[in-house]
Amino acid sequence: MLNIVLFGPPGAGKGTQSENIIEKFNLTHLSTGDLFRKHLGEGTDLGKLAQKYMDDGNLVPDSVVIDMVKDKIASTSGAKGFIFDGFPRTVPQAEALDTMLKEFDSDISGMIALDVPDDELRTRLLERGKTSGRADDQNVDKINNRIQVYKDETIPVAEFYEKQGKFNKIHGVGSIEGIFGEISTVIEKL
Ligand code: B4P
Repeated sequence: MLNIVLFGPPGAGKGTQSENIIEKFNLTHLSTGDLFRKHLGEGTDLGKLAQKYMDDGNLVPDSVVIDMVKDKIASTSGAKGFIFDGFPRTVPQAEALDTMLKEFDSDISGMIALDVPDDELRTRLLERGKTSGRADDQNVDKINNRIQVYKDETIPVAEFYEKQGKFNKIHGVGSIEGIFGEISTVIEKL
């Protein structure tokens, strides 16, 4: 299996680039943000629980995220591989993912980290907030909190994969096609 972790701060282009990657490499997309928004839209208990964290730009508790990802992997049959988008966001999530994949005799092939300066993130998210309807994109304080949470809780995940020799950094500013070209070059070498 080809399993890729697409990593980066909020607004780095993870969702955007995932769409290109799944099409070119025929992988299954697993975005924890999308899964939570689906639950939210359907008004499930999980969605209601996640909403208060997401609206404020905080992380949903690990146990909730990990159980949801386990369910998604277990209910996906015949996948050639996964693109993990927005997951793992904490070291316990990364450890849990390694354990889950071991059950399928598999592992993470590589991590791709999109590097984008904070000012550009704020500009992109506020722009998306004009049309996305997402509460977490519409307020600069919430966006700043998301960026801070990324620095405090999520950056250690990059070190986790660096220690495994799986870390690949890509400059995430420029045309979407140009950045995708660089991502493709990395994936083709995995
Ligand atoms: P996510 O849905 O993962 O939200 P995100 O980080 O904002 O999205 P993404 O980074 O994919 O957006 P993209 O760059 O593609 O998470 C939302 C919330 O869910 C979290 O805050 C948290 O509460 C919760 N959550 C999710 N996963 C969790 C987990 N594992 N653990 C705990 N909680 C979790 O797009 C941004 C914008 O930039 C778009 O408008 C796009 O068009 C634009 N853009 C992209 N590339 C560009 C480029 N090259 N140039 C210019 N603009 C570009």
